[in-house]
Amino acid sequence: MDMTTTLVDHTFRKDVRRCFERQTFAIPARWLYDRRGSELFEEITELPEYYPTRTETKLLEANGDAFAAAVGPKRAVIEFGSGSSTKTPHLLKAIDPAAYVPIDISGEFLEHSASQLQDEFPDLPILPVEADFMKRVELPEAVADMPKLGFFPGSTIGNMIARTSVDLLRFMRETLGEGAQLLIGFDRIKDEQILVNAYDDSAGVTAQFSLNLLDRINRELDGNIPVDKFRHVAVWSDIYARIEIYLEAQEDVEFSIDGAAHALVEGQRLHIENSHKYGLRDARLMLRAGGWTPLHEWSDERDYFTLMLVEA
Ligand code: AVJ
Repeated sequence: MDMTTTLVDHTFRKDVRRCFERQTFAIPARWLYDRRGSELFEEITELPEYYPTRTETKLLEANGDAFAAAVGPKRAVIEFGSGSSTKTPHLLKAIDPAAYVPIDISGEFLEHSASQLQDEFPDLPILPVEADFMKRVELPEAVADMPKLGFFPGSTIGNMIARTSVDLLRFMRETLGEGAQLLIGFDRIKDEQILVNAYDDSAGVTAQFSLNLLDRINRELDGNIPVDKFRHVAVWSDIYARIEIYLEAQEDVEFSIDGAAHALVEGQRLHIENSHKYGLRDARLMLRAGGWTPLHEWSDERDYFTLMLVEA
C-alpha cells in the first residue's frame, strides 16, 4: 500500500467516525468519489436532468476563439481535480498551450486521462501531478517559467462552503503565481424545480451515487450499515443558495463500523453533499476575496452556467 492510500484511508475513517461518534451527522462530499462513485458520477453527467456538464461543454466548444484572444498562446494549463479530463481537449485545442499539468488526488485516474490526452495532443508536454489541490501544490520544474492558466471546470467549487472556497482560491493563486489566469466554472441560481431535478433524477442514478457512500463505508471500514433502509434526499436551501443532499434513515437502524456500534432513529439525516449555486455578483465577490480579478465571462443563453476568466 502506498503512502497516499494510507493517508486517504485514515482521513476517511476519521471523517466517518466524527459523523457517528460526535454525531455531526455529516460526511465530506469528497468521499463520494471512489471507483464506483466516479463511475456513477460519469453516468450522472449524461442524465437528461443534469444540465451542468452539457452546458459547460457547449460553452467550451463555442467560445474557443474568445478564450484564445483573452488568454494568449503558450501558457501552461494547470487543471485542478482533473478526474477524467473530458472537458480539457476543448480548451487545449482553442488556446495553443505550452504544457498541460493535470492535478488529481487519484493517481490511477491521472495516468489514464494523461495517456489518453497524450494520444490526442502528441506534441504537448503532459506532466501529471498526484496531489490534494486543497493545498498549495508544487508544480513541475518544467513549467516554472511559463505563464499559467488554471482550469477549474464543473462548478466543483460548488461542493465547498464559502470559507473553504476562498481558501482554495488563495491556494490556487499561490500555486499558479503572479500574472496567472484562472478559468473557472460556476453553476448559476435558477428555477428551484430544475435544480432539485438535477440532483434527484427520475432514473435514480444520483440516489445510487449518494448511497454508494454507505457501501463504501461498509467495504472499506468494516461496516454493516443496512443501505436499503436509507433514502436519498435533495433539497434547495435558499438562504445558503445550495442544493443539500442527505441520506435519510427510513426506520430506526442499528449497525457497526470498525467494531463500534451506532444507532440512528427514523428520519435522521446524514448530510453528505452541498452544491452551491451562484449569481454573477456572488461569484465575482468570492473570486475577489480569493485574490482574483474578473476579466471575462461566458454564459449560455439560458444563464444556467458561467465560465469566468480571472487574473491574479
Ligand atoms: C462534481 C460537485 C460539480 O455538485 O453538481 C452531481 C456533484 N452530486 N450530482 C455537482 C454531484 C450529485 C457535482 N460536482
